[in-house]
Amino acid sequence: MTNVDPKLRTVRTACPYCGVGCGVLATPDGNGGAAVSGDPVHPANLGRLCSKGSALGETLGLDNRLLHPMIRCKGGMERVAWSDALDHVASRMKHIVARDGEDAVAFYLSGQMLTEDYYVANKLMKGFLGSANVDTNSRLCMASSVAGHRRGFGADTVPGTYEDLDQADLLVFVGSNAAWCHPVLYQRMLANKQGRGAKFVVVDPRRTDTAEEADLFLGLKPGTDAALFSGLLVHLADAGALDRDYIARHTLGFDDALARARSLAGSASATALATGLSEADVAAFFKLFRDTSKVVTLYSQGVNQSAQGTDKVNAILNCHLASARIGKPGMGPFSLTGQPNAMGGREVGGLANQLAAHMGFTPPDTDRVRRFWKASNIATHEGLKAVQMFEAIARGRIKALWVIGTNPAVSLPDADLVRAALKKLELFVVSENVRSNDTVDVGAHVLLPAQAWGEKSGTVTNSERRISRQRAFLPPAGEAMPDWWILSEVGKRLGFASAFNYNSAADVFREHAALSAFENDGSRDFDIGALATLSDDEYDTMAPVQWPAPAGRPPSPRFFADGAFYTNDRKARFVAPEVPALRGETTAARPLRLNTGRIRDQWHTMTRTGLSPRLGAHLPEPFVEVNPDDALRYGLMHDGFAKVATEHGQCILKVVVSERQQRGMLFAPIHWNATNASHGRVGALVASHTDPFSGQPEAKATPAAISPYEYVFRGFILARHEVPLPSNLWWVRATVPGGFGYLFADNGDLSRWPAWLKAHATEDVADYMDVGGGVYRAASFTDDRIETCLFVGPGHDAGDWNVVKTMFAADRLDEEQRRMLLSGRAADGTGGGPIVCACFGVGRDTICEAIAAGARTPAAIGAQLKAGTNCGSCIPEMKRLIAQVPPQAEASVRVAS
Ligand SMILES: Nc1nc2c(c(=O)[nH]1)N[C@H]1C(S)=C(S)[C@@H](COP(=O)(O)OP(=O)(O)OC[C@H]3O[C@@H](n4cnc5c(=O)[nH]c(N)nc54)[C@H](O)[C@@H]3O)O[C@H]1N2
Ligand SMILES: Nc1nc2c(c(=O)[nH]1)N[C@H]1C(S)=C(S)[C@@H](COP(=O)(O)OP(=O)(O)OC[C@H]3O[C@@H](n4cnc5c(=O)[nH]c(N)nc54)[C@H](O)[C@@H]3O)O[C@H]1N2
Ligand code: SF4
Ligand SMILES: [Mo]
Repeated sequence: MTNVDPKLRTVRTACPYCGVGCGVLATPDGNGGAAVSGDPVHPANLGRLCSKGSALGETLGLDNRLLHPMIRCKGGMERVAWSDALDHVASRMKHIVARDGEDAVAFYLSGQMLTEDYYVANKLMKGFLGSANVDTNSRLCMASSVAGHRRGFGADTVPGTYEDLDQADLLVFVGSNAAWCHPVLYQRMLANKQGRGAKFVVVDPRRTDTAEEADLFLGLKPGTDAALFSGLLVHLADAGALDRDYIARHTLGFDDALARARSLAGSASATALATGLSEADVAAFFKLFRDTSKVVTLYSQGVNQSAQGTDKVNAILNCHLASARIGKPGMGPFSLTGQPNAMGGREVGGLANQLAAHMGFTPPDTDRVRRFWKASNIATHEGLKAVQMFEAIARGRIKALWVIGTNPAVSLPDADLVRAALKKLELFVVSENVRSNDTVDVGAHVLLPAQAWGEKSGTVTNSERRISRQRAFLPPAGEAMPDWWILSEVGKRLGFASAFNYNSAADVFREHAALSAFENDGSRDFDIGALATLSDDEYDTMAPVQWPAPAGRPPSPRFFADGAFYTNDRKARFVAPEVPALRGETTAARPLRLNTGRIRDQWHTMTRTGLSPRLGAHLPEPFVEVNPDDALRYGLMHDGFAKVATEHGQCILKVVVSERQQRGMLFAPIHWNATNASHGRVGALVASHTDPFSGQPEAKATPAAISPYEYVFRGFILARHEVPLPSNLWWVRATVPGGFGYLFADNGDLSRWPAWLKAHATEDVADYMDVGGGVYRAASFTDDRIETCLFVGPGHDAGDWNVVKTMFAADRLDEEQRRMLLSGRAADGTGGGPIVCACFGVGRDTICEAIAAGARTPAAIGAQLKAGTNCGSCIPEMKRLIAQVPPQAEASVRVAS
């Protein structure tokens, strides 16, 4: 497999979003953009991409890119030469270390860095600066899985492969909304269901789109997963469904774990009581698991992001170990990783409690890594984990922080506290792709422009341990440099020239591979020694490869079918979980629990997906999902607004009333932040309670209150450029075809809008004001093209922005359209409605019309409108619409979501 097809100039690379790790073909257009499609030969996706992957081409512009190194001076940020920026960082760090010791500096990294970048950062801090204060956003993401694996297996090993998902007969999703978060893999599992009849069980307090296809949905009480899997262990034991031989030969601790499980959930009825599920559902699950040998249990943030996340992981591992459903085709526990290089970060030791190459801080490991690195000052004990690290910054213990590839002012729990902490830093360095995000805007002292996806080159490892190349297909933006280069240059300036003398990402990779094999001989799971001698050309053309890949030994694709765990005695450990309990009490003032997570078409803090008009169309506003009973109880209206408050902060969010939400729980997405919304930064609400083993915060169960919030006016603005808004608005910004769209709500005076428009419009203005009705609508034109468009009105009459967006996207409007524009109706009377299928931009109204006219299956709708025929992740939503639209209904039918 080669990286470049000279005829097409197409480059094989990998998607920069989720841990599925899909292969991508990118063909640059010569103007800074590229056409993107799925790589048909990449084993993770075989040509498929989800909505986010297919929209990658729309995220490539230079608009918000950081193009030059900058240093803060009195007058603000000032452009400086690279050498000055690097000298500055190195000399300030040296000074702080000399004065306050090495633990006064810290790096906060990201699973979105390439392995090579991550390796150099980790080596610099742990090998040469002498501190282990390197932690990463993986602490918020995978840390409980890592800790659970290490407790159970003696190493952070994911035993299975994606092929197991094709071959399993039962797939149990625990705290995973894979339909939205790992869409290509989910489609692959769906193909198994449809083709081979595999069954799905979904364990989640919310009825997500993943649950739509479930044969059994277990809407348990939050935090009770360890009780469910303890109940399962007891059931397997009592039903004689254990593999006694495997337990005896390859494990320790079974009796204690079973005794604990009995005390937590000794029967189906006790399990039902502990989890809030019905006894029948619990029994059905136990029977399915017991009677199916090929079971894969997939888990993600509903398990990891929990104050008892590590126990949840081990409760799952216990069941797989006890029944020997591990390491064989079609079976095993399977941690779904979030970020594209969550696994690569774990491999290099990006977490503060790991050293490197899956080695820890034991004296032999430390000595081995020291010798390999020829490290002058190796760290000998664990560093601070993310939440503790930011506490130490707040206390003034850590004085210098370098943030690379993550946006902690949004994504850490208690995010307002994080902001306040960042302001205290004496040296605050950020390596970024973007000029502005919440973290940069807190007041970074030094900004270092890093190459972004499409420019950078290196490797990432996906959920099934498969290493793929990300390759450059665009020239770097401005003066942007690779993160590994930036870190190496600082390393050299700190006096460690020979250790950081890399010429290329390939150089770094070879060293990383060599360390994995150094004095290994099968004693450590992570071994890619076979790749340690790749030539530059071989590295460039490297096909996706799964680890382990030891030199001179045939690799086996799975782990642990015959034991051989990575503990001292090579036996796995059963772990007895604690009694499940959420941290933080609900009270009369905060009677609910706030669950947070993801939506289908946005990625984290939206620095990239936010640039795509297609992706912004599905769910454009920050919202909170509420059960209908709670909505009634707290006086909330669907499509109205609510204030959500916790001990830590508050947000104002659009209300979505939905049966899919459990009573007593709220759900809000994590994506909005201060750069694109006025009141939607949900991270500020989340408590920072952490798991005692993994240090991972419980992002899914903060005690919260909700109350209605009223706005007199609502409206939207469409503009060719970002525009300053009047004060005291609720607003959210989205990218729309042709410019920017703002949805807003206002308690100000209607009369402020004509003046606002005038200040931001061309001469050629058409407007319409109905003071009594509280309506103002206006548009300004350049030639026949809309320049700015503003609709304000009462909630029921704010206008449909989907209709106006279509006209805004057009290069010219004819007389008829111009006349119709301020009516908010399209010339043909239809608008399309909110986007359901992001891949083809098909709206809800269009789909409902097709359904009403007789297209009663997703396939029939797809044949007519193409909706759902690419990534398929809108199919659950289409099925809900089919169920709601009566046959032969009025064509103009509107359906509540
Ligand atoms: N579209 C999209 N995809 C993404 C991302 C993105 O930002 N957008 N981010 C990527 C990253 S980094 C990650 S980590 C993954 C995350 O992928 P997921 O873990 O699938 O996503 P989340 O929405 O965070 O949470 C999953 C589910 O956990 C449930 N949950 C909450 N509490 C509990 C509980 O106590 N028990 C159980 N069983 N479930 C519970 C929530 O209701 C939620 O539906 O997604 C990756 N993929
Ligand atoms: N409440 C709550 N909070 C959560 C979660 C939750 O479910 N609930 N989920 C947590 C999880 S699982 C995760 S993974 C985090 C994600 O949270 P973050 O990591 O904070 O989110 P991103 O928006 O992905 O931030 C990545 C940043 O790095 C920049 N970037 C991208 N690529 C590169 C690169 O190659 N080099 C450099 N230097 N910069 C780059 C981007 O521009 C962006 O600003 O959020 C966590 N926070
Ligand atoms: S499933 Fe989507 S986001 Fe994840 S790697 Fe594949 S294309 Fe990218
Ligand atoms: Mo994540």
